[in-house]
Amino acid sequence: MIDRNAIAEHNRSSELRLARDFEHLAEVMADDGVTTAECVMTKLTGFSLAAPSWALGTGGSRFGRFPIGGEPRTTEEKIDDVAVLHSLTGTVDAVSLHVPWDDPSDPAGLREYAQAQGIRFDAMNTNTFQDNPSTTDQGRISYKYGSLANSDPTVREAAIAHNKQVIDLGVALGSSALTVWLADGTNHPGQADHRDQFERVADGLHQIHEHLPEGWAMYTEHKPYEPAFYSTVNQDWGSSLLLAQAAGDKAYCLVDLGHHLPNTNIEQIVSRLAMVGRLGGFHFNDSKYGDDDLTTGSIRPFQLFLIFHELIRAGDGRLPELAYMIDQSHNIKDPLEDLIQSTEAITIAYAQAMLVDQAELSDAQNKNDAARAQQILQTAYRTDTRPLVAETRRRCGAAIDPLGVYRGVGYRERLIGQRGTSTVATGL
Ligand SMILES: [Mn+2]
Repeated sequence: MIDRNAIAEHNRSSELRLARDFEHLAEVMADDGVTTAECVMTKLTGFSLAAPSWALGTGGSRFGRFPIGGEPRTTEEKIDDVAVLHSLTGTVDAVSLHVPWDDPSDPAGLREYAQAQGIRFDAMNTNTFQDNPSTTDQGRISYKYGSLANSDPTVREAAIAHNKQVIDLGVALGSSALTVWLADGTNHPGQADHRDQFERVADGLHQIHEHLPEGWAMYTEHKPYEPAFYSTVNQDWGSSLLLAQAAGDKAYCLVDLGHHLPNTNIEQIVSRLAMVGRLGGFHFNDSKYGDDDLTTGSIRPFQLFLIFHELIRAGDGRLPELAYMIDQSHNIKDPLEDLIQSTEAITIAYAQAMLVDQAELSDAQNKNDAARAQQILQTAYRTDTRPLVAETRRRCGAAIDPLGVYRGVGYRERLIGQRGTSTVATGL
């Protein structure tokens, strides 16, 4: 753990500079009259991000993995790491579990453990893309040819049963959502009938949906390719929407920023899904080529800003209450450092989007004034909102410079001392 005194101690060295930068920005904002620094900070304080339990360890590719050491060995240790992120950023207060990589034998105990650290359980994730003893009826079936889309009803039933079990576990943990990411698809033309596969998945999702308790949501997550390389059943937002509609009222579409083909206009997808009331949430990451799972905002920060801008427009000036989560692969960086940097990028983009003069923009749009519309967006995007984000953190007892504190207290070295150098955090 990183205690509050250590954070306060580090904050002292940067407080003066922050006060100067913050004061200047607050004055500029007051002059502009779009919103106030206090208003932006109130909304930033209310913003909550989740970290997935699988992102607390080193990622990797099919070519290899280079563990950093000190990776969490248990779900409790994953919660410890999220609590550290939360104490540094004031934003990451939830963890998203993945079953069976996380398979708590004592859910009530785990719930208490998380609660004691101020961490809640975000959406539960199922796994029907690997063969694990607990999800394959002790190896009697295999997901090699798909799960809900499989032509074999026994496999489909096992996949549905696994999803229902994960919902029950989520209820015990105090979660209220299930994310279903399906690897189902085909690797070869003609391998399976596209329509048959889709209809089986729609039916399976509907059966799982029937098991959702009151107040729960189900998220469908699309992805154009990988692990299936010729076709994916839920390949794009249109298919995801059709599947959510087939599943039922509690089903919404999840947008993973990396799950789009290059140059896709993701912000427009966000607008469409919000328009029809089926936008469920986000898996934040960034990409250059495909599902790269790079640090959020590291490649396309403007896209991230535009996404938040669309969200604020969809929420009529307020960010809709959706499931906001980071989903990245930390291949060469310390996972916690990468999550700190992503959290920073996400909150900066959110703050920038709050600076857009929505009334002026609508007016420019109605008058077909493209130059003024661009000027309005660029003015917000080019504002350095880092002082707003840092001051928000300082006021809630988090770090002005989260990465600096993390390194300053030697947290990773401490973890390696406690957990060793060869621990593995995920089932991949
Ligand atoms: Mn994802």
